[in-house]
Amino acid sequence: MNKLCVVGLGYIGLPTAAMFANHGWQVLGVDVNQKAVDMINKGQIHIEEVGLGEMVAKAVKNGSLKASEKVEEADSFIIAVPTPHTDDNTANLKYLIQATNSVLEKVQKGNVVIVESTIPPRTINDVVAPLFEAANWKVGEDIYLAHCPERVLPGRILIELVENNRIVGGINQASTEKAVEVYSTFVKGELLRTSALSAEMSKLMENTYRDVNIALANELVKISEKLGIEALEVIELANQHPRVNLHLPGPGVGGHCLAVDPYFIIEKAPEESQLIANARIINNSMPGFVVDQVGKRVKDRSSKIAVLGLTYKGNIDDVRESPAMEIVEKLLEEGYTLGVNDPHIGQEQVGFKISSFTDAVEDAECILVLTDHNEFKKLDEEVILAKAKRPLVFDTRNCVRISNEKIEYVNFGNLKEKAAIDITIN
Ligand code: SAJ
Repeated sequence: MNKLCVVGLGYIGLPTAAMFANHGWQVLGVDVNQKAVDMINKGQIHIEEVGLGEMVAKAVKNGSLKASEKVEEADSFIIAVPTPHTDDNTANLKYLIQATNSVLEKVQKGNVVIVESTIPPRTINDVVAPLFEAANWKVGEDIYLAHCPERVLPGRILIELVENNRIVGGINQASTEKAVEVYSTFVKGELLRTSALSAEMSKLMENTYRDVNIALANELVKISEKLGIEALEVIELANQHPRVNLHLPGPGVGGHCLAVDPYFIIEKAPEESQLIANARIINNSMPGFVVDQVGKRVKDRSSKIAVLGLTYKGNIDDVRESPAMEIVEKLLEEGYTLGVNDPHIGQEQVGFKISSFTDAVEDAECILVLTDHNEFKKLDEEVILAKAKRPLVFDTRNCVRISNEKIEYVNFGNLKEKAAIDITIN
């Protein structure tokens, strides 16, 4: 039976380890988090993912999956540790280097080492390979090295691991073929053979493409606000063109991928990454823009604002890099009182009070929707009319459908027109 060692048992590493264990491999999962290791060895999981609990429990029970704090000898190694970005927006490769060094202690001739972590371009060639070469391994001959970035969507990880096409980029052709052999055990999508360099850059460009495209939509909103144009209608019309796909504007771009990956490119070629860097600036400016728009409508800074949604996108429980969190901070700085409601978030996650919808809306001068959770698509309009001081809904996600005419509704499509009306009301 083939032995696999997966270093890093997070959102990607654990599902990957469990998937291999259920497809004929003897898998050792390694993590520095002792609590996670203990839980996994009891057949339990420390993260949330649909179907993962059952899969891990099954593999642990039949002995194909074990967890440990120490790397052991294996045929193949997968590194899936975090590569967080630092305060100066460069990639922190500390965990990747630690993981590589731990693999280095156990690697044997003929083994394949695969890095799944998202990394800046040239990291495999300039950082990972030299660590092995310094230990006298001929990389690509004695041992094989590849980068195979993941592209799975939380909530669908176990499906997408199998179904998605997957980029497999070796440091040389022999390495690519070795890594293809590994993934072909369960991947039904196409295995796209390429170099490590192209694999690194294509992963980053997928998310950068979305970030730049969203920045374009956000810039359109700002232009439209100035010129009195219906930005959302413009996007709908432009997207009728068979080769145009403008993304949607919003309160900013969050999450650990789109809001982070472009910096990995900028870091390596800052002079050349003008468009990518500007897209980051535009998307980072959106929380401030939202707060300015609130300020135009709610002039008395001692008023209460009801904030609906904290997560970085709808129907998830993740606030990493969430623009909503920044907007909450900025509103508080302005002096507003807040009532915050998010059915997917508990107080312990964010460190401040999460209210019920009714309590959040009570006495509010503006109901500010920041996340497109399903729960917000149809708001309780009776509660708004009965409890809010002013029935104004400002929907930065264009997700709420209002039926009662007494409720004022503003979204990114009609900012100018509504601001003008509101000035006369005030
Ligand atoms: N957003 C907009 N407008 C849009 C689309 C998204 O403002 O038109 C915002 C979202 O609200 C959110 C942010 O962008 O704040 C990122 O959302 P996302 O759904 O594009 O991306 P992530 O970070 O949740 O996950 C992405 C996934 N990519 C796609 O959905 C195309 C996932 O497949 C990748 O595996 C993941 O990045 C990753 O690991 O790179």
